[in-house]
Amino acid sequence: MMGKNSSACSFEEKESDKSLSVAGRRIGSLVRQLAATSMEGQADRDGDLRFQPTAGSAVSAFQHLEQAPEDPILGVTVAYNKDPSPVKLNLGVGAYRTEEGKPLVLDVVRQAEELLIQDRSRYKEYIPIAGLVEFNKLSAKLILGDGSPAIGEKRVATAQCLTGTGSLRVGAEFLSKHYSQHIIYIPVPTWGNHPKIFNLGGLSVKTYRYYDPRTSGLDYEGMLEDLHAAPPGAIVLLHACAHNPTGVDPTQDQWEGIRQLIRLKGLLPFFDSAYQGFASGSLDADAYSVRLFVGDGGECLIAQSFAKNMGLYGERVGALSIVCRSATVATRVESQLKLVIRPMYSSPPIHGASIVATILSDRNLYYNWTVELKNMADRIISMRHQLYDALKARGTPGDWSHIIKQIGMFTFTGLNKDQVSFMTAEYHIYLTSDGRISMAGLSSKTVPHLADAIHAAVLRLG
Ligand code: PLA
Repeated sequence: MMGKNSSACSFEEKESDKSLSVAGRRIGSLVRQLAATSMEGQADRDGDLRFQPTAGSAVSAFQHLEQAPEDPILGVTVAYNKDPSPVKLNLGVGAYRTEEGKPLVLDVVRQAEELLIQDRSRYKEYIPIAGLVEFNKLSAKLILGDGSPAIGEKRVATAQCLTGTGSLRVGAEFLSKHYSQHIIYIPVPTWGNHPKIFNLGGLSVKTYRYYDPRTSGLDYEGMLEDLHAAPPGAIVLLHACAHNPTGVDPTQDQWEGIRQLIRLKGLLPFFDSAYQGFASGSLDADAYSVRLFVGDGGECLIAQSFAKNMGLYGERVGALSIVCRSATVATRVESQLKLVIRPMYSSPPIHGASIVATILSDRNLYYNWTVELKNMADRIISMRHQLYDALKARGTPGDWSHIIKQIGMFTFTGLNKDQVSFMTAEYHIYLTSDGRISMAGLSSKTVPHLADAIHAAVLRLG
């Protein structure tokens, strides 16, 4: 049987070999023919022969790519890291540093991590598409306030996202799929990533006036005029507090005026809350604008970040909340958010959200967090005063009172591109080219060096 089979087999193999080689020859000639035709076509078009590079070719399929520029904010750190100077100072990215110039992990974060590690019942399973349920509830409560009617009425759909950036992006994609109006108005200036996030999220970006360089303050009238001229239903991006990069926030009265206009015109507010508690040191005071809008019963979106206020930068933890008219709508909104998230990154990471949920759900940890947060905010405010005093002491030309009037992580100094380049080249001080300084990166020891640099830059290039 074996022999018969094997001989039958070898006969079939020979037959199939033959047919394979016939097929192989046919394919070979077909490929040569196609190649010749496409090369002729190419030669006709371009006057010379060009092959499309493929994976097997010596030439890369990505040969045509140009070197992309560094990110305007994160690229400052790249340049800083390359500088060997011992006096170098990074005031580019908004990242909190201690008086010793070191990054800070909050004590409460360490404590929460200890608790998480000790709890052997915890796994590293996938979490739901919309994130940890407990984290979502607590995040919404943090921004909307204890006893918020919107939460009580179950009108808030929340999804844990990859921090502020991810929440904005998920929000943008959700709106571009499900909202009638695709135009979003952003302030001038704003965080440099905003227009990119919204464009790629499928929205069309327009701007409204915000900062007036003549007064170093809010261009309130310009803002209202531009929002008044916006098409009905347009989305409006609002910085909840500590506007980046200007450090200029509307007053409570101005917020009320903005709210009335937005509601009157039927515009849709989208809050970016990246600095709650970090601006004034009070979580409630920094949520004022959001709560004002939610208090009128209308709808809005909120992108929340725990990067700064819990120092969880690299853990990438934040949330998108959509406040809706009714519980029924909120349930549907959440179901649709999951459809946006699943093909993007499936579900969010577990660790950072577990830290936040642990802190927010424990009375003691929560209290200790508010104390640490206040210390960070106060240190930044004291840096403002020290820098202002140092410039006054040097008699640096100009009115520098905006340094102490502005709020949050940044001072929008008014220094121009050339002055910034000069400070980097001569003083090894790194900041974004728009003259924004991260006050959180300063310390009492480095203030004099920065003041010397600003003084020299203003005298030389003022
Ligand atoms: N929204 C605003 C207004 C921000 O300033 C930032 C961060 C974010 C959202 C996003 O931060 P997250 O994704 O880490 O939560 N802005 C920083 C960092 C601090 C950066 O550019 O990424 C800045 O230096 O402007």
